[in-house]
Amino acid sequence: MFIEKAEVLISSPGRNFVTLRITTDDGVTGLGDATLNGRELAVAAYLREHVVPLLIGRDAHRIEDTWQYLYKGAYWRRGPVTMASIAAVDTALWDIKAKAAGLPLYQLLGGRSRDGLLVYGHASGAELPELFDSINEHLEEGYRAIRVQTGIPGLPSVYGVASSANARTGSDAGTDARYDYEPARRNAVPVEESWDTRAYLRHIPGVFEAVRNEFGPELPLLHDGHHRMTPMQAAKLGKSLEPYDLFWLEDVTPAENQEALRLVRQHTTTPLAIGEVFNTIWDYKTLIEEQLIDYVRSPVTHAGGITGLRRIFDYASIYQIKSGAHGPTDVSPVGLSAAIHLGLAIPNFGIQEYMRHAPATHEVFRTTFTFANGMLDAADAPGLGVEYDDEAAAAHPYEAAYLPVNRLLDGSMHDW
Ligand code: KDG
Ligand code: MG
Repeated sequence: MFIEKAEVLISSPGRNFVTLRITTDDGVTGLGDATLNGRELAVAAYLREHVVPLLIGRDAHRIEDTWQYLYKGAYWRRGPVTMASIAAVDTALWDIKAKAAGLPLYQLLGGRSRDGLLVYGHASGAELPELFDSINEHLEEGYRAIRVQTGIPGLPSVYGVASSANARTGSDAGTDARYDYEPARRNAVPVEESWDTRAYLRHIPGVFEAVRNEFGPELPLLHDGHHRMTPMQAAKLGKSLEPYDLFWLEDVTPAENQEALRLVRQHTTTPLAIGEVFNTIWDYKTLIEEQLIDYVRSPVTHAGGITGLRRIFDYASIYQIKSGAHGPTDVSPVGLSAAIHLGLAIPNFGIQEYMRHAPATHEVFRTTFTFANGMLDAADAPGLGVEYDDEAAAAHPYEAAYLPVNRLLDGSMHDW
């Protein structure tokens, strides 16, 4: 089975996505997600200019060899653009192999280890009443674990909080203000937000106290710090949240300094999750070996595909660290389906983020996975179980969109 064609498909149904479709000489197609939020066209160019020409004529069954060829063969190591490109090729080849075998992908990864994947959804509100409404909506939809993000007094808009101010501009304006929080805004330049860590640290423990009082001790609660704290600030937040028994506290410090987590870890028993911006096992080496985290956050899309992420999960498993794959809207339904198949098979599954895509997204990406009783599950369709509708995609051309940037109140740039 040889690779005959590889197409880079760019569309914007609700938000921008980059998808790789590989076709073999006997007409089997496979899909891979190559979406890198706000830098989509860089990955598309890397694929078109430097990867697609190398794929034509290769044996589609040689997945590991192709992974090594693209990783070691580039000479230049790691990086989100390279690793998202490798991920797209790898995922598409796994899709093809599973279709050729007539099996859902998880069967090729070792078969089911569980009945489905427990997911968490994103509840948010500028104030407590809206937050409680949002948690209740999620519970009614069947979610059994909830991420909690709120507004901070004195800050006009805050990461993770859905509000009309966050509604998308452009063709989808006004359609999804409460649908879910979507950080990328369609605009030629990034929107600017402001940030005050001391105000945040004062406010958040009271929010979790109120949520526990309202919803009781059972409900798994998560929170995302989005890389905004120093190690000592993170330690303080982790300690102050201990009475509220979080499932995890995510991305407390900027991600590139693994050693910083030693300090945080010494001060708090709140479980820690990190890695949504990581792209290789090397980014986790110290974190995993020293058991500085409890959950690994990379998605298939940004960590070298099924092959790359499975290697990270396996390494984490020997240190009792579990998976908690990133699942925002910028991981396409192809990337999410890959995560579902991998999560069904691995021994150390923890939880899957499930932010849900906009209805327009599902018109382009025809999915077969199911969501019921707070669990995602793969269907028995061969491969990943996703088809790409070119006709529907043609109605949604790329529109520039960027994640916000963040400034402290004195105007200095801060981590977003
Ligand atoms: O592309 C960046 C977003 O996916 C990210 O900000 C979302 O932090 C995020 C999360 O935990 O889903
Ligand atoms: Mg996050």
